[in-house]
Amino acid sequence: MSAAVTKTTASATETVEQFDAIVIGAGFGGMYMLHRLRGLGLKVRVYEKGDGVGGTWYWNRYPGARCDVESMEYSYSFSDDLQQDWNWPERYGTQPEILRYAEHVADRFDLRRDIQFETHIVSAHFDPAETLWSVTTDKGEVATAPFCVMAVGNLSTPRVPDFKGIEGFKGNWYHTGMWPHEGVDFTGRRVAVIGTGSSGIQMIPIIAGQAEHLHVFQRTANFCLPARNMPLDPEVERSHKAEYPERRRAAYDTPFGIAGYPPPVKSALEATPEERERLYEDKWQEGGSISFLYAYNDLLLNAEANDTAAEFVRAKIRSIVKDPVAAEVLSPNSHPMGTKRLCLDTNYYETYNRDNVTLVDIRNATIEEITETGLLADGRAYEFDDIVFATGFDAMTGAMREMDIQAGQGETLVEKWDAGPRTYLGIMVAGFPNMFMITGPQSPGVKSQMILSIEQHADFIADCVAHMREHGLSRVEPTSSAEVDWVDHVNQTADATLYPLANSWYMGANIPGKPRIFMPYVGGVDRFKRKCDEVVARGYEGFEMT
Ligand code: NA7
Repeated sequence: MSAAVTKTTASATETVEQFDAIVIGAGFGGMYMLHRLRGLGLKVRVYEKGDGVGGTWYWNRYPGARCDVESMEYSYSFSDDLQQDWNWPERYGTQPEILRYAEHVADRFDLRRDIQFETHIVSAHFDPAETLWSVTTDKGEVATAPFCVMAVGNLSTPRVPDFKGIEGFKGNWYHTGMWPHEGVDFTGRRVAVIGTGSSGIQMIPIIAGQAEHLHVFQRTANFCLPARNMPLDPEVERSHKAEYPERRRAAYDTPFGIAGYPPPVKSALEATPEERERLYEDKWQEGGSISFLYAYNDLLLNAEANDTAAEFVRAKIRSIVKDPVAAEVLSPNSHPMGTKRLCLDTNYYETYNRDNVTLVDIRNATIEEITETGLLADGRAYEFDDIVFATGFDAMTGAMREMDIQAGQGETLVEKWDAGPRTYLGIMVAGFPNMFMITGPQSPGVKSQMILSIEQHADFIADCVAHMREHGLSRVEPTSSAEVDWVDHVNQTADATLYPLANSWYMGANIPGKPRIFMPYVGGVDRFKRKCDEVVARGYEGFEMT
């Protein structure tokens, strides 16, 4: 039930809206959470910072923005009518297509009436006596609910590095994660792109095609594989749709949450160099990252095995990029392949053969300052009309750490996570009752087909809430020991792989001062889902319900 009550406090008279559940964020996680909780008969309010749904796909409108998971996978499975009706035009969805899909879902399931847009939540406080979360918006509105779900996204806090002088730059500057809705035309402009992660790699070939001149400032070379994007073959679409329910179920039995790739059984070191070359070449021609990482079973576990794949890609870079110095700079050698997010590209390396593109290696230098007319790097001045920061996000914990989250019984969330996130299943935090997270840190979220993980988490949360209502329970919280065990398991699982060897956003390494701790769970969607199912079958093992 919902109601609005007026409370008179010493300072003001405030209207407090009351709900059964509050969801923060209207991306794919928040939208499905709303749908599920509504289905239980709960009165739900979703708060969303943007003026539309879609989360990541609402904000990241930079040229070339595209999903690196294939369209037929990267979509909701909860409604068979929806997945049968929707048509994806290409192998990989573009940002506008995916946003159009999110908007379609919002309309089709009548979600917007429970979403308050253009509203940023600044604090969430739990009152243990009342078992109520109370959230405050940037407009000073207050709402309460027994349950609060953080559907705030993993890559939703864009980060412009703290460069000296940025406020004095006389040209235009942009961040990929806050792209102007009207688009940007770089025709005839002198442009700088700083950063060569997925966002930079997708946009650089397109900006190069427009700009008079493009300078790319690269701190770390990344591994890119060809996306081989193409129009979706109607026959592929038809056969995929015919098997959709089975394929979606099968996806939960795979490490990345994507079915259709037979698990590799052989070590790269058991194959001859010729065999490896043939297989890597096949995978290179096929395009996509899962298929490539599935070439052998130890590419993410054994450095020597990994280097066979890494060297294959470096040789490809040398064969594509004509200038040997640029090819060398573009060849990644600071981290094992796949330990930073693998990028899927379209004409990325080829772009460095253009006369109007200059690669600036800042591996051993820094950008000293942004000047009025450009920037200063390694003692050299560069001049631009536009600077694009493709410098990434305060990933995985940034959005929650920005909010003032307190549970009235000790530490704030920021204090609790001072040395890195601690969660149970990436879904709840001990000491923060009735607060759930969708694809939180220490879940497989970012290492999986995101929408599948979102659905699994939201289903877990909705089922938990339904269970509590059925049994007259009002409060749920993980035990400290369950949380400690999960954190240990997440760390041990990561330490058995090569992932912690890279300075990645998975490690918090892109944010100065952020604790270096590997944040995603890399045990796989299959193991994670089994663990969650066991937890439920054992009466919500590791959770205390009262
Ligand atoms: P990423 O992957 O975090 O990439 C950010 C890039 O910006 C990366 O190359 C960084 O170099 C570079 N960077 C960050 N700070 C600086 C400074 N201060 N100076 C120079 N270069 C810098 O973000 P994306 O937006 O590309 O992709 C995020 C995810 O979205 C991606 O993984 C996919 O999952 C989709 P670094 O590597 O830190 O040396």
